[in-house]
Amino acid sequence: MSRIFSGVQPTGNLHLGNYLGAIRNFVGLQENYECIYCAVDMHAITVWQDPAALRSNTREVAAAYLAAGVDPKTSIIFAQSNVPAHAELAWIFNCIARLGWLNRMTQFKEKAGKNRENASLGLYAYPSLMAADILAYKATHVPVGEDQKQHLELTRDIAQKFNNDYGVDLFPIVEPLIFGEATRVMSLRDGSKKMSKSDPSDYSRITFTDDRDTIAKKLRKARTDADPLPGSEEGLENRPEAANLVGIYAALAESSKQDVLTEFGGSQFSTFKPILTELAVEKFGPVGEEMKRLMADPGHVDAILKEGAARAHKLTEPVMREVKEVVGFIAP
Ligand code: AQP
Repeated sequence: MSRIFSGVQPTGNLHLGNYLGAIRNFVGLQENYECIYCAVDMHAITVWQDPAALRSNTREVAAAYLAAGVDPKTSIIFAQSNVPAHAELAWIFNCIARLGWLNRMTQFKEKAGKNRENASLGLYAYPSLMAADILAYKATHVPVGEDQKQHLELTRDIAQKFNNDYGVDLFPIVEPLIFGEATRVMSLRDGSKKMSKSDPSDYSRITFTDDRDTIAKKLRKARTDADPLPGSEEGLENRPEAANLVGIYAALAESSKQDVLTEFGGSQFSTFKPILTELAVEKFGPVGEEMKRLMADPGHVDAILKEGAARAHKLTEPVMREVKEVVGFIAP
């Protein structure tokens, strides 16, 4: 059976982009794949995290997986730092990945900003840890939003170089799984930026914890142009904010952008936004409510994370034995 690995950073403000681009897709994959879903807390600390908030946010990611419909009996849900293979394999991959490859990573450039000298070494090496996350399980497929495509390319390069350097066929060449009409949900304040947890404006995103009134207010204030919705997709060109809201509607309704435009072409945003709000409240609201309910019992979430970590650790053991043997480390 093919194996899925994916993760979300517990950095707070989990949002609709994380849901539509990643977490919602985790659920359907359980039918045909062995699935491993992680709260990647070691990735989170590549930028400063308050320790108490990190613990709570890690539980929140697990609760979001459960609320969306991930079944902890079949799939594995765990926290990255609880399985040592991630850090161990990341070090080996740091010695495989080339500086030139990492220098090309756009996420590092965006997150480090102008003050690159002051960014952590961990932020720079982030894609190498991500490759380790996936390959410690020899996962074959990775469901992600479009923003992670470049990092997955690097995972493929690392796997290939490791296999070539050591003359083995140890790591699979992973495939990204990018689904639906909302592979890149954009900020509600600026259609050229992706919706993100770290955007300083809370009005840029709809979060799992937003109630009906907050969702309504954020969508009402969402930036748009003055024209009505077009009747076909070509009409969305150079209208990023309009394209974003139509994409969100299509993803929530599990239809296509064209179907949405066939229904709402010619409508003003003052008509479309309240209808989009109702759909968001109907489809996304209950997931957030369930996440909050689960968060009220952290002991239950911790028990699921503990059991998941034990199962995940077991899966990594034979892989790490094989890797260490190939690299030339003496068995303990
Ligand atoms: N805007 C988005 N649209 C679609 N998918 C998205 N993802 C993130 N933002 C969008 C997908 O969510 C998964 C988890 O992301 P992450 O937490 O590991 O890191 P990220 O991509 O850096 O997410 P954020 O929310 O934008 O965080 P910050 O602000 O910290 O950078 C991934 O599969 C991602 O593709």
